[in-house]
Amino acid sequence: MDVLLVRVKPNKRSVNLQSFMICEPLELEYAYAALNKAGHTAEIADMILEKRGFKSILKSRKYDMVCFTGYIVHVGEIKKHALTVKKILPDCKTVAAGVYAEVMPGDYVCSQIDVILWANALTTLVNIANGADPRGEAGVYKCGAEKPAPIRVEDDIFPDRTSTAKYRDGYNYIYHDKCATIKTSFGCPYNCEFCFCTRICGYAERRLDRVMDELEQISEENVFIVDDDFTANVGRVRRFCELLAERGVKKHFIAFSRADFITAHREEVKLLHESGFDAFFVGIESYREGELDRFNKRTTVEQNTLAVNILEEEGMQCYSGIIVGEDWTKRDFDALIGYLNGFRHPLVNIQPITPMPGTPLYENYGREFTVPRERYELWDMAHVVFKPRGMGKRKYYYNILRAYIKTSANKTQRRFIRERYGKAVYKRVKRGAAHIFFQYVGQIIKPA
Ligand code: B12
Repeated sequence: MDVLLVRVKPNKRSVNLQSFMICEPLELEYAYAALNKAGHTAEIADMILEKRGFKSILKSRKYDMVCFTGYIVHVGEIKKHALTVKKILPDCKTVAAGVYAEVMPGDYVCSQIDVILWANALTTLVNIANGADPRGEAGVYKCGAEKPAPIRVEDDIFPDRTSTAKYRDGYNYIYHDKCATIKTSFGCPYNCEFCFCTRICGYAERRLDRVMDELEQISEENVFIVDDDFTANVGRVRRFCELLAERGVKKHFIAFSRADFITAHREEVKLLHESGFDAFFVGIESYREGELDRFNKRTTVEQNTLAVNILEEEGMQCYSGIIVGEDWTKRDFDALIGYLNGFRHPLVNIQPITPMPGTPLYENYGREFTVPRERYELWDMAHVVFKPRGMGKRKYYYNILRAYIKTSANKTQRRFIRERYGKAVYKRVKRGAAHIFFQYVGQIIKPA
C-alpha cells in the first residue's frame, strides 16, 4: 500500500507554541518504520514545515491511505483535511490516530474519517495495510466496544528518523536548536486530576538497552526525552546514566521531572547533570498549597521552591509549568509574580486551568464552559475555556500576559537567554514570544 502520514498545522486561532518549539512527529516516524518493515511505501508530510500545499501533495500520487495524528487542538483541522482527501482521492482510506483519538475517539466520528485508531495503533495500521478488515480490528474504535490492552512494540520498531530528513533542521525545543526526541517510557505512575497523560495508558517502561540502541542512531546533539515523568523510577535513572557512560553516548538532554524527585535525590540530580542533562521541565503548578491538593499533585510548595533552587544551584535550567485557577484575583497574580521572581531564572509556562476531556477534572467539573468542546482549536491550554470568578476574562488574559512580561520575559531574563544561548536562538524565541503576545492582546480586546 501507498500511505501518506500527516501532521497537520494547527489552526491559526490556536495559541500554539510552535514559534518556540517544533518537535519531530515521532509518532509518524514510528508508523513509517512499522509500515516499511511490513513492505509498504510510506511518506511523511509535516504540514508545520512543509512548503507544498496539502492538495498538491494529494494530487502528486495515488495514495491508498492517508493517516493523521493529532491532539485535541487538531481535531477540527484533521476533519477538514480528511474531507479534502475524500474530494481529491475518493477511493483513499482516511485514518485518525494520536493520543486524543486514544482517549476520546468518539470526537473523531464523521463521514470523512474511515478508521479511528484508539489502541495499538502501530500494529493495527499494519494489519489494515496488509488487507485486514478494519471492522474486525480491536484497535479500531467502534461505539460501545471495549478497549483492548496495550501491546508495546517500541523496543522492536524504532522511529525512522530518515523519514523526516528534509524537515529536521527545523526541529527545536525552546532554547535548544536542532533537537531530536525520544520516548523511553509511556504514561505516568501519578494521577493528577488535571492530567491527560495518565488517561492515555498505564505507566510502562522501555528496555534501557534498546533505548541506548536508539539513542546511538540519533544524529542530533540535543535530545528531548518526551516521557511524562522521566524520573519516575530512580533505579532506572541511575542505570540510564551508567549506560550512557558505558556506551560513550554524549548528548544534551531535556526531560520532565517532579519536584519530589529532585528534592529527594540530589545525588541523582548531580549525576544527571554530569551525564548531559541541561534542563528539566517541572510542573510546579501553583504557589498555593490548596491548589496542589485540589489537583492531587502530591507535592508541596516547599518542595517546588526547593526543587527549582536545586536545579539552578546545579547549573541546570528549570522550565516551570504553572496552572492558573478559575478564582485567581489580581492579588494572586501579584503573588505569583513575586514567587517566580524569587528564582534566579523564572522560565515559565503559565496556563489557565483547562479541564481536558477525558480527565477526572473534566468529568467532575460541574461548571459551564464558555468555549464549546467542538471549538477544538481553542482547547490549547492557553485559551480560557471557563468564566473566571475573580475578574472578567479580558482582565484574566491581561494578568497572564503581565505575569509573563514581569517574569520570563523581563529584561534580566532576556539578557540571560541572549548570553547563554546566543543571538540566533534569542531571535527565534523573541519572534515566537511576539506572536503569542499579539494573540493574547487579541484575547484582551475580544476574548473567545
Ligand atoms: C513532545 C510533546 C509536544 C511537542 C510536539 C511533539 C509532536 N510529536 O508533535 C511540542 C513541545 C511541540 C508540543 C506542543 C503541543 N502540545 Co504537546 N506534548 C508532547 C508530549 C510531552 C509527548 C508527545 C510525544 O512526542 N510522544 C511520542 C509519541 C511517539 O508517542 P504518542 O504520541 O503516544 O504516539 C504513540 C501512539 O499514540 C501511536 N500514534 C500516535 N499517532 C499516530 C499516528 C499513526 C498514523 C499511527 C499508526 C500511530 C500513532 O504511535 C506512537 C507510538 O506508540 C505529550 C504528552 C504525551 N504523553 O503524549 C504532550 C501533549 C500531547 N501535548 C499537548 C498539547 C495540548 C500541546 C499543544 C497544543 C500545547 C500548546 N498550547 O501549544 C501543542 C500543539 C503543538 C502542535 N504541533 O500543534 C497535550 C495534548 C492534550 C490533548 N488532550 O490532546 C499533551 C498530552 C500534554 C498535556 N499537557 O496533556 N507537544
